[in-house]
Amino acid sequence: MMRNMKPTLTVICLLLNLIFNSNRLSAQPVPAIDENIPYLVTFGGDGDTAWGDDDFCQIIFFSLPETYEHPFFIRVFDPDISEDIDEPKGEWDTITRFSIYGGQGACSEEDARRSNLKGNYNSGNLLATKTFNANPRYNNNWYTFGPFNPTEGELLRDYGGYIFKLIIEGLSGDDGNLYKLFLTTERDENRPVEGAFAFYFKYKFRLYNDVNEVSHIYPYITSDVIAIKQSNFDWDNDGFIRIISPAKNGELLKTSGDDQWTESRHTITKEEHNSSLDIQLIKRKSPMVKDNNVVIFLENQYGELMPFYSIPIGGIPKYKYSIGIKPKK
Ligand SMILES: [Ca+2]
Ligand SMILES: [Ca+2]
Ligand SMILES: [Ca+2]
Repeated sequence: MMRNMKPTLTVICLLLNLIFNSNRLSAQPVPAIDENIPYLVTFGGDGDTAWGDDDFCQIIFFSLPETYEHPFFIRVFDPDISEDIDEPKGEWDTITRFSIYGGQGACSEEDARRSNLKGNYNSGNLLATKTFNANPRYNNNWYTFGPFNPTEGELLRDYGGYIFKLIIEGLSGDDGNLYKLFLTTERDENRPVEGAFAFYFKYKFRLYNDVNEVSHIYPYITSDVIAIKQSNFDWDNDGFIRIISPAKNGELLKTSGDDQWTESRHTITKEEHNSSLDIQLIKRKSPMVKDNNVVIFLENQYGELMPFYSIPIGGIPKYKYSIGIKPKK
């Protein structure tokens, strides 16, 4: 059992957020609208890690509320690897496999949450799988997985309901596959499932080629967290990464250079409990770092990975000046 599960509190916060957050429909695309991230990225298995993917695999979880009883679909935008959106290295020779899992262990298996590719990360029941290469049919276009029955997922109330796992693996080739995801009620249309959201423990994505865009990720801080350790890969000495929270007004994270991991530890105060952090990824103004792919994950003081949520639970946090001002003696 995962000791970082905080069932009641997390579920209550999720429900409150879903009730009060008018922006809840932004929970359905991945990357999410509030994240302002253009694409997810997975390189082929023969890729060069210096291009920004440390292990050529990405794992995304989707949560559907128990009250939702209809079929749903998972759509992938630009699953193929060619032309308009993707990142070429020599010829287009990359093969990517998308696989969807449900059932017992799909998410509760620690190897899946840790992206431990030597372990049992592909736990659960395989519900659907498809491999893609360079294919004009799926270039700049959607492919739809499903329909799935919500009860085919793994029921984990701590994560909001029925959980499905999508594993994206770069089987071979060396090009970068850029893509987006959408959980939908319709086969041919992106129509959100009320109350559903996505979460991920290790996130790999492309930053904008626009120095004025700021991307965000939103981990949720439960009340037992006293410190976090962040690790990021291949930031390429782009601008800076900072935390905004009720108690932090832009605390800087240590950032990585080319093809390397860097980590830093940050203490968490009680004002930050039961709310999200806004981790902001801010690009260098000049010269622009082009086509920057990065990887990031967070651990708590027990070394457990912490999820990022496609909805900032409790809303996007703001710094509270009253907390930052030290009392005069
Ligand atoms: Ca290639
Ligand atoms: Ca693609
Ligand atoms: Ca990079």
